[in-house]
Amino acid sequence: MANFVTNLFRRNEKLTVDEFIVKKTITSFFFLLVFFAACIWAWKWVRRQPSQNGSRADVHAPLRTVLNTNEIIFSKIFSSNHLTKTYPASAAVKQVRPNGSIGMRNNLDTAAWKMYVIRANGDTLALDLDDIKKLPKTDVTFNFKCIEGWSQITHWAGVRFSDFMKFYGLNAEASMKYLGLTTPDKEYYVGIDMPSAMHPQTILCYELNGRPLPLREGYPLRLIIPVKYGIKHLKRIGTMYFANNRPPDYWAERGYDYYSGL
Ligand SMILES: Nc1nc2c(c(=O)[nH]1)N[C@H]1C(S)=C(S)[C@@H](COP(=O)(O)O)O[C@H]1N2
Ligand SMILES: [Mo]
Repeated sequence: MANFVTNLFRRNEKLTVDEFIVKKTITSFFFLLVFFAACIWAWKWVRRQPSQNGSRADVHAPLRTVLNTNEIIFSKIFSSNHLTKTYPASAAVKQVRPNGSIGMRNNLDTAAWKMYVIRANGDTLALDLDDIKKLPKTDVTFNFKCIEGWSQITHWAGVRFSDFMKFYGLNAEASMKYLGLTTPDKEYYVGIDMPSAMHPQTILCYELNGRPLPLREGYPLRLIIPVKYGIKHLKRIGTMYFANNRPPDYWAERGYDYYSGL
């Protein structure tokens, strides 16, 4: 056998068709093995790299670099003219599946609730639900997607985030790069690039299926941002702030994509 193989690769005179096929097959398998070995080596190399922020929960730095590069590409082609596909309100599911309750496990004093908006100059606006509801109301029915792999068509209503920014004169804030949101207890927090926040379908939402948001869906006010995966739709907004550097983001710190765009 070994002799036969060495012969195949040493002999210079013409090989028979069968011999030629055997020789080709052996060569192909050899390169396949080299390829597999290279893949395993690359995988082990990636696994050895620390994460960018040193956190054990975060992904390895080379993977984060790929995610960030994707973000640069996708934010370049992102346009506020491009709208997420919408559906008639009648297409929305009646039984909405709530998911994720981080930052919502403490009791909420609904009467005392306020949304604190920290302005660029450090001043803070304290707004109640009526301050939000007096702005023009808009609604959106879209396919809500969670990174866990499920989705559901849901119908939400509230105030367009860009209308809110204009109404409260938050122009300097809107020209900053990021919006940061946290729950009142600061347990859940997200950072959102400003173009996505200012997208016409992004709303500060206080209604689900024409009724006040249920507690588990983020009463009294949550973010609905159809251009992003579910992780960014923070429920029970407590504080809003603005920054030119990425605000901390709960799931990004645990290895998920910061941008999480759709
Ligand atoms: N405060 C808070 N908001 C949250 C979460 C959470 O755990 N806490 N989970 C997020 C995730 S992963 C998803 S998929 C959506 C689910 O929204 P729903 O409960 O209205 O279906 O909420 C998002 N907002
Ligand atoms: Mo999710």
